[in-house]
Amino acid sequence: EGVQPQEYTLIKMEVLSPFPPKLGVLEGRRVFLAAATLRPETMYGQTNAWVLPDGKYGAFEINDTEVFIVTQRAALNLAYQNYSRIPEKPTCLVELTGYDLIGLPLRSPLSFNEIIYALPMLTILTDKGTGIVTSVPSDAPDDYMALHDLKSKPPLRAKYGVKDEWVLPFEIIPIIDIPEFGDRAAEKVCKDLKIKSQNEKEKLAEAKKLTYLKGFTEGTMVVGEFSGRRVQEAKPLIRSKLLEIGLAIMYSE
Ligand code: A2H
Repeated sequence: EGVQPQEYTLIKMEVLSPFPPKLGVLEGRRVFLAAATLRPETMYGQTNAWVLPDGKYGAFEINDTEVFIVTQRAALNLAYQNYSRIPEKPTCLVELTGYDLIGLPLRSPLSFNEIIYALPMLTILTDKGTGIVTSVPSDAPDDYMALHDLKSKPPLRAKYGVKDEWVLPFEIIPIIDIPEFGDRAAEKVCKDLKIKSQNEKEKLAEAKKLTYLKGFTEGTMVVGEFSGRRVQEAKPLIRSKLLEIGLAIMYSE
């Protein structure tokens, strides 16, 4: 962990009912996968959520009606940040692994795709954010490569029980234009750097550096309420909007 606290926006991705048997005890409540992002302005382009198959998660009671699925560590941090009914003590309603979450249908704020699915990503860190990541393959190299892996490798889908219809219909959605990189920056940079899979960590770190700074400083929104505005301007406006409508909360660690 860095010296500076990192400020994330937690995006509330609602699990659509009916719930599978493993989540049966949660029926009747509003259940969310809570994804930590630094890029709330990219939420238009979501194609799926990411979970770590072997990761340990829990369904934690946040208030009378809402439940967040996150790592135990994130639940504790949230409790200390006063997002649990009993401050400093998150209540776990059911323990889960990433395998239990794969295939859950979700409704996520701002997403042009009305329903997206939770899918496996093998490089998720459990000591960062919530262990849940929202996937925007137009602008995040990690997301682009992980989705590319699932789309291009049927045995990988089979290994994790991923159905074709959770992956194949979902195309990259252009949301931000960056001079030099165009409106599918992650794809362009991954191709330029000849990245072959989600496991090429060093190359992906390079790809992230290239797209992240440029996207923020020179990117322009090409969709949504702030289409035509700079990413720098749109980001705080979109974040405020999500917080206001109750579909995101701030989270720091
Ligand atoms: B970002 P930092 Cl469009 N493990 O959100 C791995 N990655 C994680 C994570 C975890 N436990 N928790 C969050 N992340 C991802 C959007 C996005 C992100 C875009 C472009 C770049 C980008 C959509 N995915 O991040 O290490 C989340 O992905 C580039 C760094 O705290 C989160 O923001 O700096 C970002 O990494 C946080 O990474």
